Amino acid sequence: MLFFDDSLNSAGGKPNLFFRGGIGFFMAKKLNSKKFSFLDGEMRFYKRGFTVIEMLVVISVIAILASIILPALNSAQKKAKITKTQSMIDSITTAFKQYRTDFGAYPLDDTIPNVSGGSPTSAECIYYYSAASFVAGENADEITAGPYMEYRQKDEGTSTQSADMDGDGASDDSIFPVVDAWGNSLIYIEPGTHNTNSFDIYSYGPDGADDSGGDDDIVNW
Ligand SMILES: [Ca+2]
Ligand SMILES: [Ca+2]
Repeated sequence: MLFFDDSLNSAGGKPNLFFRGGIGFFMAKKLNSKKFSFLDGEMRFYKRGFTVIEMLVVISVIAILASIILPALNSAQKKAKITKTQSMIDSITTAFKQYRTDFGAYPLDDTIPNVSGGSPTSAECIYYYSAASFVAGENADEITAGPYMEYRQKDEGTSTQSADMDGDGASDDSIFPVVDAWGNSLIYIEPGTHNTNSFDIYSYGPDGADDSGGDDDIVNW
């Protein structure tokens, strides 16, 4: 850039830095003199990529951002799981109230008709009484009722027993324990110790530990 004066520039007498810099660099390459080796070296420096310092700065910035975002993300996921589980408990509560309207009593918490595989858990009773089809009454008074709920696969634990879920008279359908958003079985107690006129349903909550409905447990009372 030292080789040209402002008369080369067409923009109102002000130095055209791009033009002057480009020519300067070209001349520096051409002459390869000590005077321009700095400019030459600087251009190669940019071609080479990032320095260690620059990489460290970028990594530090990413680490700081991650330390801010990740806990917020975990907290949001936890809240979403709590909301999902609370919503499921509310839906089951509504379903069981409908069941009572149809059958005059709330579902049992430890008994399923013609179950095979062992004693049903309360989580399996939730599944059976909310997701099965029922036939009640006889002849002209016969009604079919249910299912009151539909479950997605991730709302179901591992099946170990079977009973008649589809109402075809054959005890050949899988019963699943209903699980919360963390994969733990819900607890159903009928009659409830909190809702003494109906039933209690609760989830172990985020800590996965049974706090009998206290601490972080998610409940219907
Ligand atoms: Ca069946
Ligand atoms: Ca808990």
